[in-house]
Amino acid sequence: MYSQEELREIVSKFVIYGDFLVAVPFGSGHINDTYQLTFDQGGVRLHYALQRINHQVFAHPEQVMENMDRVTRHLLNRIHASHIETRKRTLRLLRTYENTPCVQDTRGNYWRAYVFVENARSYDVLETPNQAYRAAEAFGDFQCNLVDLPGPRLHETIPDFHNTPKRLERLKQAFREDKVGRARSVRREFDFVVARADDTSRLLRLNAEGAIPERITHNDTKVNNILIDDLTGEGICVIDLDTVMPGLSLYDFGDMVRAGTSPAEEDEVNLSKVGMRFEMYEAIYKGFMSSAGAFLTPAERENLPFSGKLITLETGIRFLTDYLEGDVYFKTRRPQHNLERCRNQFKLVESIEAQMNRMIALLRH
Ligand code: ADP
Ligand code: GN1
Ligand code: MG
Repeated sequence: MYSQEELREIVSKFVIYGDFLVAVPFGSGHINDTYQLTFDQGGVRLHYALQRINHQVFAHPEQVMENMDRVTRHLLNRIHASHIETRKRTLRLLRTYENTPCVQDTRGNYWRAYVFVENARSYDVLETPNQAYRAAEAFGDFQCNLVDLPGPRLHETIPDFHNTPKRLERLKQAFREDKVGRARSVRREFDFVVARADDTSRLLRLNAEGAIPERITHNDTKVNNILIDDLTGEGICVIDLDTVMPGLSLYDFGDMVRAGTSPAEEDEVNLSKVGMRFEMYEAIYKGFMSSAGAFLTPAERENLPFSGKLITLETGIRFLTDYLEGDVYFKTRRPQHNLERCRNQFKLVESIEAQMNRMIALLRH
């Protein structure tokens, strides 16, 4: 935990005019620590977002920031070029007095700050198909806007992030090693994954065969990584850009299906509440097609339904692995938290499987 005095010291490194008033913890992300800052600028209160980058997860924060700087500048240029007003439509990084996009504190942690996007919010659970449509449309736009990002390939901020076969191998290793003595209690979940092992390599195989291209993707399109405008309902600003890097378009679609179709939170323990709502899937599909449909290859389109199942399975695998490794990656609030999340995700996988024919049929409309 950081005291207000420590936070004030960190904040003072960024070029922000006015008087710092307070920093309040904000959001429900699993990785970084986010604060909402309040400043007084000449009698007006203004907010900024301050974030500690989790450098256990992101081993090279400077590479994360280099990617983020390039991506946000490019998005801003694209928005300017399309003559829509730029307000709120992309994250804007603040710079430090040293003209860097982040700063290291005396404890060795890295910090960055953004303009705070007002009158918009992120949702952990989507409430209406319209929200789902708008969120998916915005993530599709995001990919579309990055198609012509100039310069070298972006850094892979977490190598093999969506390499599901490798995720499976790591799970098997964690199960074998059983470092914290939990393997016996997760036999059923482990068998659930093993029964689906063949699915894990499908997209990478299609990529190797050239049917599915590498693109610049967000890679963490859960619904609380988009801000929805309070007034217009538009998916106004894509956030959480740490994992923007080379990837497959289907990873982004799949993660939207995972995070945006269930009426329950990701850690809901009453599994009867968990499942894919078809109308939400349909809205995500239509929203994504409205902005990304023009550039998707036939193989990408055909695999949209499958990607929802794959990324949900993969995320369940990741929660289970973290449970077996002793809760070292995702933030947890109780001892069984990762296992509860895993069971939740696997229930959702079953629900997606049960509706797969309907999802495939929608491709033909
Ligand atoms: P994490 O990696 O921990 O998920 P995020 O970058 O997603 O971190 O930020 C956590 C939360 O903080 C978001 O869900 C969002 O509600 C809020 N947030 C982040 N950046 C901004 C911003 N610029 N304006 C408004 N809210 C923000
Ligand atoms: C993490 O950072 P956050 O909370 O948006 C994770 C995602 C998972 C998600 C599951 C860098 O996302 O990959 O899908 O939790 N991010 C990272 O909720 O691992
Ligand atoms: Mg987030």
